[in-house]
Amino acid sequence: MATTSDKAGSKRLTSGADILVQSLINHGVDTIFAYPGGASMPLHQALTRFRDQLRTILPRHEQGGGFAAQGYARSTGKPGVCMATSGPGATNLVTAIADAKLDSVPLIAITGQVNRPAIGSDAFQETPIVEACRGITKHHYLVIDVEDMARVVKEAFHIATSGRPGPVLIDVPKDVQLCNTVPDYDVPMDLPGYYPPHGAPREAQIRQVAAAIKRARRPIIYAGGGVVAADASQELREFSRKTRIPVALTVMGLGCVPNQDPLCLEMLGMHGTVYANYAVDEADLLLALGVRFDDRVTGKVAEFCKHGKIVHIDVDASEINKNKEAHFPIVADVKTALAALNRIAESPDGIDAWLEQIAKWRESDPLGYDDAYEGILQQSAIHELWQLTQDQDTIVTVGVGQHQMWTAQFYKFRSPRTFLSSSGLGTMGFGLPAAIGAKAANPDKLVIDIDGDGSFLMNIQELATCCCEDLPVKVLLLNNQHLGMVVQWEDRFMQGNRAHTYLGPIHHPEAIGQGDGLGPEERYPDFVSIAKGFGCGGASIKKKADLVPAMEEMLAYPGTFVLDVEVPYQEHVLPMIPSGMTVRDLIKK
Ligand SMILES: Cc1ncc(C[n+]2csc(CCOP(=O)(O)OP(=O)(O)O)c2C)c(N)n1
Ligand SMILES: [Mg+2]
Repeated sequence: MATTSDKAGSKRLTSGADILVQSLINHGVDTIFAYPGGASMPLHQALTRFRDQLRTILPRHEQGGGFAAQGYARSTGKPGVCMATSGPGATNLVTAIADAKLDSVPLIAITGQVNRPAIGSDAFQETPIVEACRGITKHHYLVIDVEDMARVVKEAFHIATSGRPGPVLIDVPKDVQLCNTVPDYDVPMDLPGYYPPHGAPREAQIRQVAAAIKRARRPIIYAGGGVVAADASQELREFSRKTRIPVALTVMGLGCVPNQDPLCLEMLGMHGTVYANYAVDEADLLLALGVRFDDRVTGKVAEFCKHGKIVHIDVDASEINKNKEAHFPIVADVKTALAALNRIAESPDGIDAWLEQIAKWRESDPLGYDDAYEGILQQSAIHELWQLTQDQDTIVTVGVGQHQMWTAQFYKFRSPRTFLSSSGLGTMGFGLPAAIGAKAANPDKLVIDIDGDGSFLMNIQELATCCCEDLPVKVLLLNNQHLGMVVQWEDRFMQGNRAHTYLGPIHHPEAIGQGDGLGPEERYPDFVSIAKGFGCGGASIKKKADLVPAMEEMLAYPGTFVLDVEVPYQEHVLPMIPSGMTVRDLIKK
């Protein structure tokens, strides 16, 4: 961070807008995703004055900007920053803010607000955005005095990034942006009551856990996004190696242990592997690390790991005993806790029998798909893409739906922060803008959005951002012409009655569930023409033999490329534990 003396303008009368932008720079921000409007124009004017230090990327929709900031944050661990004007600009950020809250992503969302005297008068483009976002932010500010600006930004970064990360909203009336003061960037923070835990848990707690591990016969690690957020992947790998305890990962935790590590059971939960779910079900000790016992993981929570003792380590005290009572509740930074455990924990004496049992489950129920299918199956497309890109530094983003779950299953992630998924909120439209943010933060990495046709359409306008801002990403579009995940639930639980899950014209037989299962004759929309209209490359394929050459073409293409892959809509993501049920209700076929 800059020192006082080199903070430009620190001794001069400076506008609120300039103080805010200078503060961003002081906090190491190099990129902001910002869409202007009347109430944020002074902020944008200030951004132009700092353009050599701070890149402003113009998304084509504020939600795209919010998700791009998340892509930046999720791929780097640094806070992502987005900005919008008041009213509709601000409300367009709401989904991205809620999304960041549920996945604990450090996000700074800045909004313009109407002039102070107009607040509360239903002025043009006025929305009480702080009120609207009260329950979906970690913290929120309405800056009513320019004297507060530098302190507010300092606190916002501290709150967004410390303890359990999350989104912080800063709402700035236009007249505050225009007021002048002499800023003090070293102003002390004023956050009474905010003391996120840091450092190691008590020695006695760690000794208790180590003793429980030593005694356990069937221990399992259940690790999630908290491990990634705490930058504790190395500690987790060491812990698992040392104790020989297998690891089941949440969607948010994928990559923190390589999927192909012999001790990795991959994803658990609703669409997790059979072996991960069986192992958790039979575990006598569950080491829950940086997780929140989400219902997509637990199913019927009372039955989840019913016979096991539970160690729950989390930096957020409010997670402990929230959904599932912990026998060993530990509020701590998971990195320091694991480092402490690694010093003393030993492998349980009888672990071999347990590992053999898990190996049997793995052998009898591996993840798989029908290799003989004559067209292209979603799973095989993802598998082939993984084969082609596994040796490169690759970041994968996804939308929400079947393609998301298949990516979690079949793209074998090796490192944290390489699989970016809207997991807690499950927001369609996340994939493309998140890829843009990841590319802006990691220009040398290959960034691929594996998307569904429904999800891609929700932020398709961001192809313009890819093209105009020179942020080349690849889109593997698994196009089943349907809202596939909802179709799957219709098929499984609603006798296949199609209720507005077909994405083509309503006169097609598919709209009422009378298609042939493969897809309509005429496909809609024409994604290749759309891609080309935005200045991107594109191709459409349906034959198996074309898959690998088309992917190679996409990867070799110098700019953004949309590869539209025709896939069937009656393929189901399996295994599946239906919502609210247990491992005994697991569907394998
Ligand atoms: C914004 C939003 N609206 C609705 C949903 C509900 N939903 C979950 S998955 C899904 C279908 C997604 O379709 P698509 O993106 O084509 O992916 P597919 O399942 O076909 O792979 C829907 C509608 C959602 N998750 N997000
Ligand atoms: Mg689809």
